[in-house]
Amino acid sequence: MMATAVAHPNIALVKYWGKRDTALNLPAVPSLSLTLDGFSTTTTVTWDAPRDTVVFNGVRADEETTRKVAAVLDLVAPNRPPVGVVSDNDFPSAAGLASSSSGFSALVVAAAAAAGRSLSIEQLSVLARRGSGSACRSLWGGFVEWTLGERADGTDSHGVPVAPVDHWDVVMVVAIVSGKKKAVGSTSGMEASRATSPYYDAWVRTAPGRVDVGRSAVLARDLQALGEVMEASTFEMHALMHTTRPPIIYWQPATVACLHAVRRLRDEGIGAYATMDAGPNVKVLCLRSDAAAVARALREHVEDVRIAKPGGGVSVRIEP
Ligand code: 2P0
Repeated sequence: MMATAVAHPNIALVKYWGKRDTALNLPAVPSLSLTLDGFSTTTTVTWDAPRDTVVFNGVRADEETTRKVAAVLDLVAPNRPPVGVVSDNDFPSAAGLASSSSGFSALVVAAAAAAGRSLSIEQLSVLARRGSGSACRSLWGGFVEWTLGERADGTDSHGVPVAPVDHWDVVMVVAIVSGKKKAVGSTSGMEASRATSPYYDAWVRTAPGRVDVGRSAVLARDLQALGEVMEASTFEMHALMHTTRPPIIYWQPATVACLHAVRRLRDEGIGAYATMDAGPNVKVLCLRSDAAAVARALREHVEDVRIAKPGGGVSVRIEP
């Protein structure tokens, strides 16, 4: 059978950086995210193909990606037949735009449907997490929390919806500083931070409190409270990256220019707050009514600026 799933990336408002179990991909910290409309991954899975193949944006995937995809497919159905995967992103991959979050959530949903397996959304979220941690949050639209979980097998560490896609008229204005592949991947970067940053323990200790503040701010639709905790989480995570040995520096000159532009917007009375992930791009959280002014300010520093509204969860259809 064949099935196609469409998923959106999510951007963390309170960040995940660090694992307590690398084999099961269990996080050391809880996190909170917003799923974004306007960017998407479309993945078609053919169950029972002549052999395992993964085609990513029209090109045969490299060995590492193929191995990761096969490992997740093995979890969907341990005695599976060969499977064909065709996946396309309509935005730059591997540039800190959370392409792995939409990628692995689309993959598990399409694969389960093509295999004829009916799994709960939480089970699908756990499988997506095994592919890439942040993917477990993209099963749902709107605001989503990824809980730490307590079980050793990780079956209770998955996404939990906090507020639906139409909860709040906020947007993320995304300034694309660079669409190039990042020099240090998230998986190895966060492992290096755990092993070498003197700030890692403090990061892990304080993260649950930031998620509590973020969740309350989302539910109360309090932009200032959410923006402040999002910026705190962002800059603490980048401090962790910068104090890793060797330092992990994702920032480019235009990144810093955008960060200053956001501060100036706030000085002018516009509620705009910046976040960044494992890449040089800057994403700015603001009300939809301020999106055009924010985009204008960012366009002074980068050419490509996009406005993304909250997006929905994964959708899937069985192909005839
Ligand atoms: C996040 N990031 O919370 C954080 C913020 C990047 C910075 O989740 O190793 O691709 O596959 O679990 O999920 C990116 O890391 O890492 C990420 P793995 P993932 O969105």
